[in-house]
Amino acid sequence: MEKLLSFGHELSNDHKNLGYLKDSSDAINDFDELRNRYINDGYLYIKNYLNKDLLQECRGQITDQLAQLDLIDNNYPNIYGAAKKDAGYIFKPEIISRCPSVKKLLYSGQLTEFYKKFYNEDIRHYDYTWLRAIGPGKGTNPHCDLPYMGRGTHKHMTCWVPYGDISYTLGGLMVLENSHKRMDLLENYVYRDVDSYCENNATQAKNAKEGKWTFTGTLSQNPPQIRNKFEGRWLVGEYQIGDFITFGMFTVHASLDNQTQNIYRISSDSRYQKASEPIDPRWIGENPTGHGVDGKIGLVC
Ligand SMILES: O=C(O)CCC(=O)C(=O)O
Ligand SMILES: [Fe+2]
Repeated sequence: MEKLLSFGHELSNDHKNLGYLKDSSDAINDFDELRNRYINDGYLYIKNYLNKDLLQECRGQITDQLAQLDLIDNNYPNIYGAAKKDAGYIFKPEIISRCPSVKKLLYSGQLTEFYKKFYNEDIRHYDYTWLRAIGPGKGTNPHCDLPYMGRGTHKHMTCWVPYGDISYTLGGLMVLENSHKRMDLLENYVYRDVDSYCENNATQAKNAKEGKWTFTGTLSQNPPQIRNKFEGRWLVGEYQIGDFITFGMFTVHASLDNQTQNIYRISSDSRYQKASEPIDPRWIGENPTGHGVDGKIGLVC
């Protein structure tokens, strides 16, 4: 295996430090088993589940939109996903409104069926979809999702979908083994809301009014160091088109760096929950507030 990098740090490939994500596609028709695995592992990695033709259509629409924004190297066909020089980490949720196939893939059919069966009742999804095209360089640093979306239920799940094959070199999502069981290490981090600020702190209040964050939600900038603290292994995988991985709000995750010369790693993350449970208002509606000014909450602290 080539050298794995995450947030600029090399991951040791010692078997105590690094492992593989467990494929649960063998249990796709046994939701009791999937629920047990989810409780134990904090994630479910389902290979070869989603419709590949639809995914290719999605990739076409996403890369066309990236090209419209002048983010694609036009020496290559758009679908190739060639990044322009120094493209960096591109986060473009707004293009989803012009990618009907992505909405179809994420919010109807196979995926919604999956969550309906998993939760065993009616489900709801966030109206906001996170879309990332990560150029060569650093991926995402270790974090849990709850600090970004904890104002409703805490039992919702993230679904991470790659739009193309993702090798170790291109850099996919990784999970910190058993991190969801380490409330001793998470409790002072995970319940902090990235959009809250101290009203009586002038700098924080000013930042909030400008839509800036006081707390970024990052758990660590150093994946090997946080692994040493939590003691589980970083679990990695090479993704093929058709795979997805889903995990809960307390599971620490990050991604591998993109070590290619010029190819984007393209993926989305979307969220699902029981329809009967409260939903975080920042992420619903026609034009969700998200982390913008209207989502900020001032606290006396
Ligand atoms: O795609 C990534 O690098 C990060 C994804 C992520 O943090 C998530 O799906 O919650
Ligand atoms: Fe995340």
